[in-house]
Amino acid sequence: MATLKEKLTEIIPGLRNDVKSLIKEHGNKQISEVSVAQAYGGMRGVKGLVSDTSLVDPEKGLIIRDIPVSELTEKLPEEIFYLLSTAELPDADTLKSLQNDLAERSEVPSYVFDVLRAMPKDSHPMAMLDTGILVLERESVFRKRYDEGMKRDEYWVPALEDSLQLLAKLPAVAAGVYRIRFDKGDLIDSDPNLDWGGNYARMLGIEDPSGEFANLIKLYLVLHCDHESGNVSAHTCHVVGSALSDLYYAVSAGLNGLAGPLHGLANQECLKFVLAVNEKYGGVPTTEQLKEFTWDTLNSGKVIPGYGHAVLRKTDPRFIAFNDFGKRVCPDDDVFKTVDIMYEVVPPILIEHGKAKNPYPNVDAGSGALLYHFGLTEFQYYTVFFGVSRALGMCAHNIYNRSLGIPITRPKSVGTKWLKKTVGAA
Ligand code: HAX
Repeated sequence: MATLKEKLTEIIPGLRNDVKSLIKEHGNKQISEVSVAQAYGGMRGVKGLVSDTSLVDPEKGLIIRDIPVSELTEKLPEEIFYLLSTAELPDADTLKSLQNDLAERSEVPSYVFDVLRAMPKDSHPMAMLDTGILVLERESVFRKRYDEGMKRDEYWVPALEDSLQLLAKLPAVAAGVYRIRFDKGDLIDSDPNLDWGGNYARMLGIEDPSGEFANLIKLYLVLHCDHESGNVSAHTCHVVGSALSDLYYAVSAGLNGLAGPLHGLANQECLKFVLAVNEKYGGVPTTEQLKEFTWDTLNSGKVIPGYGHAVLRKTDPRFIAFNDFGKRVCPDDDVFKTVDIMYEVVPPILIEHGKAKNPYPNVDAGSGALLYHFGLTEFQYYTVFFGVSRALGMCAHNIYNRSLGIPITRPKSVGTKWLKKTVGAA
């Protein structure tokens, strides 16, 4: 058995040599070109980032360290963090040691909750989560060590410590956001006998006699953990971290990006859409009614939340994992059934509509319906689950970047005049 730190100590020298010789021997070779449309169009398809933790295949979806996410749905989120960080799944002893590492660091300083309680009552839960992470910045070991003058090849060590500290505390901070923002009463203590995701579920305070709510939260935390490095939240976290702003700054910044409706907020938007359908038709709609609602939405210039993707071109396997969970646990729930009918009705309409490059559901299309089923009806909170999970990938990327000494991000900008001149436009 090796701790995560021991494992990283073993693998980082090889990784450094590998990347160093790749750059030395092949550093000048081209891997991508950029068109004018890409420069204006969010850099879609430009290969200019490295992600060894995970990749997104347009057809197969998320692949974590060469393993498709559909093969990882029975794992615990902390196992996934180990996999993201080291390219291996932990054995039972190693998992226990990681869980101990997290448990030892899990106490949240009371000032975090004081700040959350002081926020206006109508603050968005994502603003509260990101603020909670930002105030924790005073705990950063990276910043302290940097101020003391640590050497560059040691950066990954406090980056790992900050990651463990932040991940350990995040479930309690996020559960605190829920209980404070929605007046759920006192905060609930963690239980040292529970795993990371199980504790998060417990601290929310949702009744869970069957244990299926905790199972859902663990699945949720696994499925949202990472999505290579070009999505808004991961990329923002990467850019901020590249300035050697510590992990707390970087993760908080990344999660601010996750809070956008075209990114992580889509899960709240999806549930809103489904509830609006149910309200309009007095329950589960017929296929014809859902067609009408979908066309009305598109014709009013809005997107169908939970459908489409910048990279994926098939149904997201993470949607399928949630859908399978729903079929097993709540097949007769009206909200779940509506999500299921949408999967049949929406793709052909988006194809006919002719705009979206991917007419199929993404991860956000069905997750909210399942949370709703368990009585977690405050859908403004849903992106917080996504954020807690995505922090796993952000932390793994941060350790990786600091271990390789990745420099500050600074792509070159060009102006419209330069572009016109360069391409010979009038
Ligand atoms: N409904 C209606 N129109 C859609 C659409 C949808 N679900 N998805 C894409 N389109 C439209 C786009 O708005 C765009 O229209 P314009 O040309 O008029 O601007 C056109 O189709 C081409 O877009 P695209 O290239 O297929 O998609 P993008 O890469 O630009 O955007 C998005 C990808 C995910 C933002 C987009 O599909 C969308 O807005 N989906 C709905 C919101 C959503 O589900 N977001 C969550 C995505 C998953 C995620 O990141 N979660 O965090």
